[in-house]
Amino acid sequence: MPVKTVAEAKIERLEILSPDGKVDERLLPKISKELLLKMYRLMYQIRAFDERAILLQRSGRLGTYPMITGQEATQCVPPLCLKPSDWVVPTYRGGGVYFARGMQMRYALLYWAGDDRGTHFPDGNNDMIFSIPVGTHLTQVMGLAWAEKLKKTGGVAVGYCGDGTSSKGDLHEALTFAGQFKLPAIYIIENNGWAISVPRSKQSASQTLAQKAWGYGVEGLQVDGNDCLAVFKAMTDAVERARAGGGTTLIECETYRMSHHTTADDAGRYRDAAEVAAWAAKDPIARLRKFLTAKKLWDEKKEMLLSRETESWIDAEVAAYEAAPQPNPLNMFADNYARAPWALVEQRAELEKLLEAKGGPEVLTQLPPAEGRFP
Ligand SMILES: Cc1ncc(C[n+]2csc(CCOP(=O)(O)OP(=O)(O)O)c2C)c(N)n1
Ligand SMILES: [Mg+2]
Repeated sequence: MPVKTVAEAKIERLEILSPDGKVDERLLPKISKELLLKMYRLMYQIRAFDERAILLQRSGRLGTYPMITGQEATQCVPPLCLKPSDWVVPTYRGGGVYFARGMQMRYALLYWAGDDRGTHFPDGNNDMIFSIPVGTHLTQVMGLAWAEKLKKTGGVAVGYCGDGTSSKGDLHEALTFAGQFKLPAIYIIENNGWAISVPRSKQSASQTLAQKAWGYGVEGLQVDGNDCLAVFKAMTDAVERARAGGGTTLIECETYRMSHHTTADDAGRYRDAAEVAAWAAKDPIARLRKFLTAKKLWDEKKEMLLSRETESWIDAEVAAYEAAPQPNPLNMFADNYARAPWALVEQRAELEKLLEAKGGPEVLTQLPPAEGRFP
């Protein structure tokens, strides 16, 4: 029987900055020295924050925390290619995305202490808090992009998900719409090798995760996610395409989760130390430092200053977090619905009574006022 090829797919991978700090000059994107240094500082600060957050959790001063270490480039570079008015929705591991968007670290700490005041973004930003349920935000990102398109703002919506989450129906639904309506959306798959204890090899029979784009008429490519220059190039191209009406891009960033899934996990029980060591040699921060040092943009003195500055800045953020007044528990009901369903109205009334009964009416007056809409 005669057969003919009716479609063909090709998946490209972008690598610019190698682990030894050398660049492929042909692919080097136009990028200012200032931006390169900003990237380095941010990645350095994100890692230092991560280390401190783990210590705080281990000493009972923070709740369960998902580690970022190893994924600094995929987290801090894309936000630097956006305007504050663009939409960004990271995953629960996306604290680094928020810092690159200008969020103060004290709020991230509040969030991981279970305090909803942690969802505080700089004025003028269009950020949304990540959802702990995996993937549920992906269709919302599609909706945000659709709204921007209908309003003709030129705005872009960016959503992150993990390699494990890319197996969920949410990505299929989001990409189906985004492809069909040519939406200004960018989906970043942070392929960090693991979905808790499930390795990428067991996650999907697909050769790459980038090729999933192809089934939906969406641009797709894979990048070395520990290479900040490759992430920058892929992202700036995707933003330009989206703003020009060229539609959606799916970027698979191949990176590695260097630590446990969260502070509640022990990765030593399911993966080899040799695998972790191999990825340590591809560290995103070390390779940018090598590049900057070779370009005479960085040296040991600058590194020492940055280390000191970062330590005292994190100290101040932790102090601000720990000095935050007790939140009003009634606020957990605020800002979720334009019109609250009856069950929540009843539960809020019940909690109010409980608080009163516990310590008398002064308990309520000692707390800060309940804020936010609760009709
Ligand atoms: C809807 C839903 N199902 C299951 C979970 C439990 N869960 C939390 S993280 C996770 C794995 C996610 O892996 P991946 O998408 O690779 O992201 P990573 O944690 O590696 O960044 C799962 C299954 C959840 N949070 N939400
Ligand atoms: Mg993962």
